[in-house]
Amino acid sequence: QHSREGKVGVLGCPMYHGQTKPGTKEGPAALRDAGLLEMLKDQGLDVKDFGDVNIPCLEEVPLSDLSVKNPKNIATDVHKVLDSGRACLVLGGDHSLAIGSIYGHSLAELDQVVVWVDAHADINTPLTSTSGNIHGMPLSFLVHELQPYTCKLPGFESIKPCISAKDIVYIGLRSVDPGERYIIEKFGIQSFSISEVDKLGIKEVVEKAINYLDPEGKRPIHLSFDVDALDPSLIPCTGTPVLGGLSFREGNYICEELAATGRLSCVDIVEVNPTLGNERDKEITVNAALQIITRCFGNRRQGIYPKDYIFPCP
Ligand code: NNH
Ligand code: MN
Ligand code: MN
Ligand code: MN
Repeated sequence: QHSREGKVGVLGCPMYHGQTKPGTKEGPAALRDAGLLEMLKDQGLDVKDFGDVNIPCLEEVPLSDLSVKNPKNIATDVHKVLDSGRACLVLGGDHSLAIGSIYGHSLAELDQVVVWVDAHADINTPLTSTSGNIHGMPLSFLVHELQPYTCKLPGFESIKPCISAKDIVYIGLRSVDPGERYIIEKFGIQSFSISEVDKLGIKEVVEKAINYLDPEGKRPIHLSFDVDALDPSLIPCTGTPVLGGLSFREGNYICEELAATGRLSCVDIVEVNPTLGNERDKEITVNAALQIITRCFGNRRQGIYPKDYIFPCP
């Protein structure tokens, strides 16, 4: 895993089938157009853009088909990026893409752990969901223990559960459905809701999260970062904002600390919807998301210099 350090593969994933607001398909382009690749290169990283995952348009595919192709293509592409020896940055797109990215991660690496930063728990089964939106269900398809309690959706045959309940940590939750709360308690999923962030402070939350998932510090980390985890004042352009979110500093701190483990192999940045709000809202959202991304790949707020930095002397 350590060999991925300094090398990033960027994968756009213009997924929008997991919810009802089609603008999430503009997420990857908004982040790239704002200079994402250049920012990552400027911090001394070896960056390769793998383009966008092929996501069929809603109009082109019969409903029964939909779900199939998407997670499968995402998984295949994430696997490819990781097998090329790079960490994988997946630009969303709605959060249903995590079905593919986490499954794809499992094809490349044994033993991943998942840090799920979100206002929402995204672990509804198709049976507990009241919205029917798949972006509220991705974890239910991936967690072994949940399989007896859920149903197979047509088209998800290619996705196999690949993580255990004990391999997940939530940070930032503040909108959790009854079925989701039940699942979290029944299967003992480690959750640091926004109340625990209030109570313990972000330093202790992140420390506890990392130690809980992997006390020996050996396992690859998948960070699935839903931008709605941050306070809506920072991320006005997202489909389901929830008041009272993580501060910008807390969001930055989480990513700095995960990057510092040297084991962050896959990062999803999801639910940026640049078509919501006005131009200023879009600028605020994209800037916040970009800064969060740079933190995930080693850009620390204290300042950094590249390995080949030459200290000028007269
Ligand atoms: N829990 C709700 C649902 O299942 C909302 C999910 N919305 C999200 N998740 N944005 O991150 O539909
Ligand atoms: Mn989410
Ligand atoms: Mn492989
Ligand atoms: Mn969310």
